[in-house]
Amino acid sequence: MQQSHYDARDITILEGLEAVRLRPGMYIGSTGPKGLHHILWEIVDNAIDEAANGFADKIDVRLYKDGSVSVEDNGRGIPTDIHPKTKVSGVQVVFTQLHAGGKFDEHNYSFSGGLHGVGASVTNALSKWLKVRVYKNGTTWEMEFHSFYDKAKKKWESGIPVGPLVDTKEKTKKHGTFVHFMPDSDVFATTDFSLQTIAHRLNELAFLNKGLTITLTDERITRNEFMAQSEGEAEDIVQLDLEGSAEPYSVTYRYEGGISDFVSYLNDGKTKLYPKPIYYKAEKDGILVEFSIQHTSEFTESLFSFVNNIPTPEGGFHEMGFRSGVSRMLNAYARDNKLIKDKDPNFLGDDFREGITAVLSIKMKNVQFEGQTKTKLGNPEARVPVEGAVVEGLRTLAAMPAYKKAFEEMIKKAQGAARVRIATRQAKDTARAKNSIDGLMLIGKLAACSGKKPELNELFIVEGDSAGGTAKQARVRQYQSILPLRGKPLNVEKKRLDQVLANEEIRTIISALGTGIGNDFNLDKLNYHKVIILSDADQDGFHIRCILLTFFFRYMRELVSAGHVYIGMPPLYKVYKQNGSVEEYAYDDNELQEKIDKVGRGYLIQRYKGLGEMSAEQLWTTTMDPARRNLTQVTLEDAVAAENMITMLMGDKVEGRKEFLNRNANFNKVDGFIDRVKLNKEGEGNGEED
Ligand code: TSJ
Repeated sequence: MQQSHYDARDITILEGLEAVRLRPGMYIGSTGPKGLHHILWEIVDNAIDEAANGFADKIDVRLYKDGSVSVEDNGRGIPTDIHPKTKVSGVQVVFTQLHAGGKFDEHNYSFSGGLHGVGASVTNALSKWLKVRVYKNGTTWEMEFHSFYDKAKKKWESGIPVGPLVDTKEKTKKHGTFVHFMPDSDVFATTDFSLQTIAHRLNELAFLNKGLTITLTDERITRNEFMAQSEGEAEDIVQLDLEGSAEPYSVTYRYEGGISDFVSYLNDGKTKLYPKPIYYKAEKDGILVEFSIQHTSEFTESLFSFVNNIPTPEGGFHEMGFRSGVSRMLNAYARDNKLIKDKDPNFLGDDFREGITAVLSIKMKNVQFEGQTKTKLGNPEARVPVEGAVVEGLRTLAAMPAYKKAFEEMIKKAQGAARVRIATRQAKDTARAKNSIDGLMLIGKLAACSGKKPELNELFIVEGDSAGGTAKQARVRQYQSILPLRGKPLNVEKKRLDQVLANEEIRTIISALGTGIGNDFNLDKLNYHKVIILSDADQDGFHIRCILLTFFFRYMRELVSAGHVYIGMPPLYKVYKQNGSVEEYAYDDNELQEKIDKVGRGYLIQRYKGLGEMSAEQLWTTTMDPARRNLTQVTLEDAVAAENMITMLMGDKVEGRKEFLNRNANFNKVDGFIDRVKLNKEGEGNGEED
């Protein structure tokens, strides 16, 4: 059925596509899900190029029930005229010539290529069929290709034209290109396109191409089914249930703000240090550089970089240029504005990275991808132009009054980071002095255990010298270590966390644990597999616990996530009889009621206000004895909550602080309850020893 009338040149072309069929991995990486999506990206990339060159502003991607997929743009339409040299139409060249990829004119396509860029012919070669429709000059052109196994020749025929490019004479006002294809199930391990993967990438492409409208329609799934699947994710969609429920799922991406909108999206739900992301675009030495930045109250860096619209999660020279540009310009800015004292050193690059969310997108020729996953930019010539564009951009923006606050906040954030860094350094120096188990005896006030097996050892961090002393008497020396924290309460509201860090006790903790902190943290070196915080159930105890958790969260996160941190729970009450015949401990108010009921008439209640008033015997029985104690394992969420609290307590919103303490510090509740017990039980011979 195919009217083959090829000359010699065509035959070599066909051999090209045959090679693709023979070794698909060479062209698309694999025949797994990644390869499958790759042949779609080849087509999408062509449409994106047309848009990037200013000829299209809309791209539609559609997934069909039969497993096929189509891409349409509203660009100029692939050239349909017969090329005088090759004697075939532009359309045929695009779909049958390897590496052609629609690159008729290098000048038009100066920035295309890269990771994809093997061309639409590869998609054709690996499809069961491919149909193309070109809307151009008021008419509609069509051409179809197919692949099949030729039994006589005992080989695959791939991407063969079913017929020539024909003008259907179907009148249209449209202009653009529509490509519809069916991935060949004889090639791919799976032909199941992932809505999620495609949606994610198209959304990303919409961010990277400001103003471009991309719609994605999945005819395989109705809106209703989609909603049922993503239940709980987006509440606002639920009400659509009744109307349009049987319609295919469809989503439109369009961002007027481009990568600035990308940054806003990444920072959604976070505390921003200034309201709008900053944005700059420049061309330097033939490299197009675009970036957007916004800082948040977080502490990590999230830099998303792209080269020719392709993500580069492994980084490379463009990221290097970006980072050095940011730190060079912000240091200069801080000096010019006397935000660094003349005698003080510059901020480090890391100081400017805390809490930064940034998108960097560059376009350049002859990209070289390297690294484990070929997603690292290997072109050294990209570094200097990117750095130059970043310095120029930040300088330009900093000079504009509208951005004054943003730059002040960036410097403030760096100052905080630098302070923590310096405090951390000091802490590390102390820690470095002695951090083996053998050396622990020498550290500060730590009463170290004699056993040398970290998995059996426990470190009790105890609030107050007096309680610390009791705990030392109570402990089993073999595996329990005691580190008393000074009784003097830490005034968190006035002190910044970094100052708290410089505190002697915290440094002793670091030293005792043996793991190091921050980037140097090494869980394998942990001296105690249980780190137990023992603090009083009052306001000071609450603060100390929060500070310790915040410290662990920020500098020893893995200690928490690996489940090594616990809160020791001393009882709040003892319920007993005068003659000593009964002794029951209660750890909360409900339990107190239970114990009162259990002991019956003639009970007495002792309320423990602090660890310090317990005897060694009592502390052992209730809080330290593994067989009887009540430990709560700290989760990462607990630590996050503590961190948020500390951030709030140290902040300047007094209102929130008061309300928070009232809600959370349970000593208030305890007092209230005791009053009630007194009132209710009076006359029954109970009393409170205090
Ligand atoms: F991948 C593909 F080739 F199949 C494909 C190409 C798929 C889709 C959906 C769109 C396209 C495509 C190609 N959109 N727009 C273009 N443009 C051209 O090929 C084109 C048009 C006009 C001229 C010109 O110089 O007049 C040059 C080119 C490269």
